[in-house]
Amino acid sequence: MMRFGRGKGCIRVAAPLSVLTAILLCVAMGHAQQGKATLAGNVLDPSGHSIPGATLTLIDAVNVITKTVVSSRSGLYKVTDLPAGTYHLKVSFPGFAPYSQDVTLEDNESRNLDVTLQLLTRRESVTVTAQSPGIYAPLAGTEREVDDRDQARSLDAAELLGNSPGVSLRDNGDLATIPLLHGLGDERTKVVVNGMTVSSSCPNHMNPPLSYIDPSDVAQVNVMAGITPVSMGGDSIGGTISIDSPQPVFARPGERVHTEGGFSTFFRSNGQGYGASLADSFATQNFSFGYTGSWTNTDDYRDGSGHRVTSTYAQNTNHTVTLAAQGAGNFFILQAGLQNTPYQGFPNQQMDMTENHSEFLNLRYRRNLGWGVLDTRVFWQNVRHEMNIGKDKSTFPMPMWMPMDTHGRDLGYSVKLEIPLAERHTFQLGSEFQRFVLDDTWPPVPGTAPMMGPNTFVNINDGHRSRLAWFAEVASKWNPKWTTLLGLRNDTVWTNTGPVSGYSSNMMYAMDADAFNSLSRARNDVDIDLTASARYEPNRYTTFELGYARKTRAPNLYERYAWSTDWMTSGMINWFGDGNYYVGNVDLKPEVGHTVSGAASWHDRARKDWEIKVTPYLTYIRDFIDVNELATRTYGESTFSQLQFANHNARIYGADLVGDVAIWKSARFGRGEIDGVAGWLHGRRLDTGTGLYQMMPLNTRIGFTEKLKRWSAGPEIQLVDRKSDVDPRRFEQKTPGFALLNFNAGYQLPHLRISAGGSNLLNRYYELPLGGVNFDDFQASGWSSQIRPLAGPGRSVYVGLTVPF
Ligand SMILES: [Cu+2]
Repeated sequence: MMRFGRGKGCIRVAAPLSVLTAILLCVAMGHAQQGKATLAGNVLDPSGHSIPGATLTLIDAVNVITKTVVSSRSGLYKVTDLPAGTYHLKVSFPGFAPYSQDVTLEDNESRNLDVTLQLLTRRESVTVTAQSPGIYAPLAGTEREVDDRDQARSLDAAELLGNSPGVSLRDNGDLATIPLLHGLGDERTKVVVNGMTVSSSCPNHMNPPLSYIDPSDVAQVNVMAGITPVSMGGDSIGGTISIDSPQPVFARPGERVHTEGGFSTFFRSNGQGYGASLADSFATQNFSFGYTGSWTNTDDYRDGSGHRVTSTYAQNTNHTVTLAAQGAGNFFILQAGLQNTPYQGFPNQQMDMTENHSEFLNLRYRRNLGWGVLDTRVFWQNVRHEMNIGKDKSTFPMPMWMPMDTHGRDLGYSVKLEIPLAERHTFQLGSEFQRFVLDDTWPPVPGTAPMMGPNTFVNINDGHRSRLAWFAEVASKWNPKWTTLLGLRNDTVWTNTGPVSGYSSNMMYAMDADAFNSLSRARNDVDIDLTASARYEPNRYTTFELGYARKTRAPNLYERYAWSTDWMTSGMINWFGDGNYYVGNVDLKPEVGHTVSGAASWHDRARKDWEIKVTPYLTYIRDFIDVNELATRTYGESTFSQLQFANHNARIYGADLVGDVAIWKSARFGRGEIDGVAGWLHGRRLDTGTGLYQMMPLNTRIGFTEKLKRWSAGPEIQLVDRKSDVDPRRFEQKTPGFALLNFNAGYQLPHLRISAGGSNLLNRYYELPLGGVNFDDFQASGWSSQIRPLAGPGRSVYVGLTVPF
C-alpha cells in the first residue's frame, strides 16, 4: 500500500494500480477537495432592515488572506473563492457597534450567514473611525482612542497628541497649542476636526483649528505623518491630523427611547486649572439628539523654580448640539456649535486674546448607492477675534494698549465616493471646496496719532483664499502579502485682497500702503499632489512599508498680504512666538514637499503583546516658505529681526520609534506593560546650511502601566535633549536638555471613573524647546533684559471624575 498526496481525504491506493493513475486520481481528488467555499448573507440592523454599504472583512490567520467586500443596496454580501479554513469575520458600518465572529468553512461549502449589527452606545462609539482611511491605513500613522485620563490631564485637544509618534507640540496660549508633524507645523499640517478644516483667523494664530474642540469631546485621534493618502491630504506638506467626537448613539432593539450621558470635572493644581463638561443624548432607533458642553478656566502656572509664568491664563466655553438620523443605508448628522473665549494669555506674543467668539455648522450625509458609498459634507464657521494687551501685560511699567479685530469666515464642502472594484481594489473619487474670507482691522487709539491714529489700520481688507480640489485614489490588495496605494490630487488656490491703509497718512504707512494698493494682488496656484505607497507583509510578524509623496501648500493670506514694513505694525504679524517682526510677500510661491518614507514593524501575531515600529523619513521642500532678513533692532540686551517671507529650499530628515511590550500577564497581577515613543529630526535650509526654526531635539517618553481589573496606573519618564541646532535668522534660543517624571492612574467603578496623577513630579525647572521666548518678562524689564526661552510648568497634580448616566 502506498499513500499519496496531502490532506485527510486522500486515498489509499492498491498496489496493482499504476503509480501514474494513482497520482492523477489523487490530483483530481485533491483539486475537488480544495474546491472553494462561499460565504454569503444579509447585513441587518436590529429591527431586521438591511444595511447597505457595510464593510465586511474576512481574515484567515493561517494563510494570511484578507478579503474585503461591501454589502449591496439590499444589504446582501457574498465572498467567493475561499479556501476551506477558519476565518475571522469583521463587519462595520457607521453608527453601529463593530461586529466580529469566527467562521469555519468546509470544502465546497456554500454557507449562508446573516449578520445583525447592534447600535452603538456612547462608550463603544469611540472605536468607529468617522474618517475612514479605506482599506489602506498608513503603517506610519497612528490611530488612538482617547480615554478619561487623557481628557483629565489635557487642557486643550492638541495635548491629546503628545504621545503620538512624529508629533511635537508648539506652545502657544494654554488652549491653543499647535501640533507639528515631522517638524512641519501649524498650517503645514492639515488639521481636520470632525471633517472640517478651518483657518486661523489671527495674525498670531491664536485660534488654530484644534482650539475649537474641547478634549472632553474628543473620542479619537488619527495622525498620518509623512506619506498621507491624497484623500486625507491637500494644501499641506507635513501630514494630516484628524480628530473626531464620539459618534451619535441610537436606541437598541426593543428600546423605545434611549438616553445616555455623562458629567466630568477636573482640577489641575499648577495654575489652578479646573473645568467641567456634560454630554447627554436622547435617541430612538432612527433619530438621535445630543448635546455636549464644556467650560475650562486656568490661571497662570508656575515654573519649576516657583516663578509665575505670566499670560498663561485662559478661559473658554463650548456648546455643541448634534442631530443624527439613520436607516436603510443612509446616515445623516448635523452639528451646530459655538465657542466663546473671553480671555487667553500668550506669554510668547506681544498681544493677548481678549475675545474669540465662533459659531459653526457641520452637516454630513453618507449614503450607500449599492455600487459604492457616497460621503458628503458641508460646513461653515464664523470667527470674531479680538486682541489687545491682556491683564498680565497691562500691569507692566510701559502701559499701552492696541485693539486688533479679526473676522474670519470659512465655508466648504467635501464629496467622496468610495467604490469597491472587484474584491481587490477600492477606488475613491473626491472633490473639496473651501473659501476663507478674512478682515483684519486695528481701531485707532485716541491721542496716539499719527502712530496709532486717527484712522483704523487696515491690515487685511476682504482677503479671500478659495481652494477647489479633486482627487482620485486606488488602494489595492494584490495578494495576502502586498497592498498598494496610489493617489493623485489637484488643489487650485486663489487668493486676493482689497486696498489697505495705515493708522494715518503719515509717511511711515503711506508709502507701503500706496505701493501695496498699486500692486496686482490676485494670485492663483495650481498644486499637484501625488502619493504612491506599498506595503509588504511577508509573515504574521513583520510589516514593511515604503512610499513617496509630493505634497503642496499654497501661502496663507498673512504670508502674502501683510503689507506694512513699519517696525511696530510688522511686530503684530507673528505666529512663531519668537518676538520678531514679519512682512508679507505677494510673490510667494507654494511650498512643495517631496517625502520618501519607510516604516518597518515587528510584532506578535495578534499585535497585542509586543510591537516595535520604526519610521525613517526624508523630505526635500522646494520653495519652503522661510524668511529674508530686512533689518535688525536691538532693545537693551536683546536683538530682533524684521523678516520678510521668502521661498528657500530646505530639507528635513529624521526617524520615529514607537514600541510596546507586555512584561507580564496573569489573573492575579493583571497586565504589566511598557510603552515608549521617541523622535529625532534634523532640518536645514539648503542655501545657507543653517537650522530651521523649531526643530524638536531628540526626545523620548517611556511609560509603564499596570492594568488590573478596574485599576490602571504607572509612571512615565520624558527625556528631551538640549536644543543646540537653532535658526540664527530668528535669534532662536537654545534650550538645555531635561528629564521629567510623570504619573498617571485610573480607577473605574460602574457609576464613577476616577483619573489622577501628576506631571513634572520632581518640580524641575526646564525651558520649552518649542515654546518660543518669554515676551512678558522681556516687556516687564522695560524692553531691556536678555530675552529668555519660555519655561514649562513645574509640578502639577490633577484629578478628574466622570459620572456616566
Ligand atoms: Cu490674535
